[in-house]
Order: sequence, then structure tokens, then C-alpha cells
Amino acid sequence: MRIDRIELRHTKMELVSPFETSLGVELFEEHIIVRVDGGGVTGWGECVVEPTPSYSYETLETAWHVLRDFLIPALVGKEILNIDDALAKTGWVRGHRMARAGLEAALSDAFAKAQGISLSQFLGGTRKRINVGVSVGLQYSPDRLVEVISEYLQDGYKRIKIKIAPGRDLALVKAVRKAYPDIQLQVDANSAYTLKDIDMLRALDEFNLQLIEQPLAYDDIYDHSILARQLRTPICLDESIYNVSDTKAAIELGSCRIINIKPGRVGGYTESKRIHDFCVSKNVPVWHGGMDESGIGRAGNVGLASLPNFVLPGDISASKRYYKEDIVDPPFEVDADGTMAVPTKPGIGVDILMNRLEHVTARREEFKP
Ligand code: OSB
Ligand code: MG
Repeated sequence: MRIDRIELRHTKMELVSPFETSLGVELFEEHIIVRVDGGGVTGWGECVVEPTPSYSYETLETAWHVLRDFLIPALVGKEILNIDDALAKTGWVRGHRMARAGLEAALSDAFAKAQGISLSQFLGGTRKRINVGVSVGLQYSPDRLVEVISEYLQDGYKRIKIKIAPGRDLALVKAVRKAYPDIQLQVDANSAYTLKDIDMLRALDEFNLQLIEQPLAYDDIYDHSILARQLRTPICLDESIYNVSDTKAAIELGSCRIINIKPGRVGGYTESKRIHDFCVSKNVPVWHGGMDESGIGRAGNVGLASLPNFVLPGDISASKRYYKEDIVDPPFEVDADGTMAVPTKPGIGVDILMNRLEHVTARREEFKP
């Protein structure tokens, strides 16, 4: 496929409600939408980078820079045989995984469309529907949290993840467990604790949590192995896992028993599949995380989460949980049984609402040979 044109758009979309985590509060999501035209098709991808280097060291500006000055020039105007060829042409760029993943996503959509198959088929997916959960931000009180969760349970979500932060942890978990003794419940600390917090972390063992996500530092693997030995609840790593090599280290050291895969964090679908396949070989379950994507990124996530070892429900919720109006048609919906349909049309399987996309675009740049 000859790559005729690549376009970047900085998008800004207002969330339906503020999303608070131990990293701060978000009112808007700003990402980069990548469009690739070539071979008579158009591919779309979402670079899930944020304006500030908090969840990840990458920022909107670093991703734009790396895409514009290094990744895009390596591909635009070139004949690309397949995804591996594109990765070979850009593989000299170290790190900057979100930038890379946005581009690989758009190229994967284009190649799948050119072959007339869905992204799920293109990636080796096997599920027609995926199990989904919802990630619930910090709320101003335990009562309010229980109220918010009750609405999500009514929507069909079968797994609830709550964010925790120092001083806003045990009381929240206690309140939720009291109201809902049997739901699949997990917590996500986004690296807010250290081994000094061992007493609080051990206290979580009482609440029959499915997992504790990323309790310790974002770049730590070793301390998590120390912590894991003192907990019954499985640890799941998110921020600490950038690639299959980290995955091997974490599993062999006993730092975690579950892996959260986000294609943006690990550099794209190809690395995500490597992690997925390694985890299969070790009997380690994985689940698909989320970055509050628009429908474009969400469509890609749903395709990837249709692979067989994504056995736990993902942070892949309905469009309306994030945005009043999504930029794709149809918007993503969750059924009463807590599942979401995997699109079957070619590529990401949803249409882009160009007027909506235009409306949320803050900056646009196009690249031609
Ligand atoms: O830690 O999983 C996280 C959103 C942005 C950045 C990091 C995280 C999250 C979420 C929301 O938890 C997941 C989603 O519903 O997309
Ligand atoms: Mg997380």
C-alpha cells in the first residue's frame, strides 16, 4: 500500500462528568486522531496521549513532534507492505509508544479495510462480543460513589473498578462492598502508594477484590514483587508494563498475576499481541484497559479485546459513559448482560462523523510526500 497522505488532529472533547483519579481531575479529553490515506482506503487511529506528562511521560506536544518529524516522514509517500514493514521503517525511534501506537492503529485500520476484513479478524480476534466493565473516578463521598455505581450496574456493567488514593481508599471500598457484597470489584491506585502503606494495602484483602491495579510506583517492578508476597489479592500492573520484556520480568518475579493491556501504553497492537501471547503461555489472564478514548480509539480497543486471552472484563465502556456525543456512528453501547458487540464491518467497523470530528478539532496538520 502506498501511503498518500497522513493527517493529525488535536481533538478536545468534554467528558459527561469530571474524572478524578490519584493523578488529578479531568474535565476534557485531548488526544490526537491519526488519519492515513493510501491504497484507496482511509484508516483511523487514536493516539491516547494527554496534554500533561502525568499518567505517561509523553505529552500531546511530544507525540505531535515525534509523529511529525520522525514517524510520518518514514512512511508518507512510501510503499508499505504490511504492519511489520511499517514497524521496521519506524523501529529506530525509541520509546514514544503512544505516538507510535496511534500510527499503528491507523495503519492497521487501513490494511484491514484494504483486505475487506474487520480489525478483530485482522488482529486474530475470536470473540463476537466482549465482556466490559466501567472505571469509576473518585467521588466526593462514599455515599455518592455507591450512587454512581448503582447507575452503572443498572446500565449492565458486570465489573466495577474504583479509583483509590491515599486517605480515600478503605472507606470507599467498605461502602461499596456493604452496598454490593457480590459484584466483581477492583481498585486502581495509579501508583499512589509505597511499601510504607503496607497496612492499608493488606487491609484491602478483606474485601474480596478481583485485583489491585498499580498500587506502587509507575516505573517499579521489584517493590511490587515484595508487596505481592504479603497480599492475597492479586496485583495487576498497568503503568509499569511498557512491553513484553517488562511483562516477563513482572511475571517471573511474582510482581503481578494479571496484566492490564493498553495498546497506547505499550506501543501498539503488535506489542499488545506479544504480551497477550506471552501471558497465554504463562496462564496469566489479561484485560483491556482504557484511556477514555473517543469512538475511534474505542473501536480499536474492542477489536483487540476480542482476542482469546482477554478473559477479564475491560475498561471499555459505552460511548455515553464518557461523551454526550461520540465522533463515530454507531456509538458504542453495552447490553444488559454486560457485553459489547465487536464490530464486523471492515476495519474499525464504525463510520467517522466528520462534522462532529471537525467540531472537536483544535489543530490539524496534513503531511504529503
Ligand atoms: O489507570 O486505567 C487507568 C483513564 C486514563 C488514564 C489511566 C486510566 C484511566 C481509566 C479509565 O481508568 C479507563 C476507561 O474507561 O477508558
Ligand atoms: Mg490503571
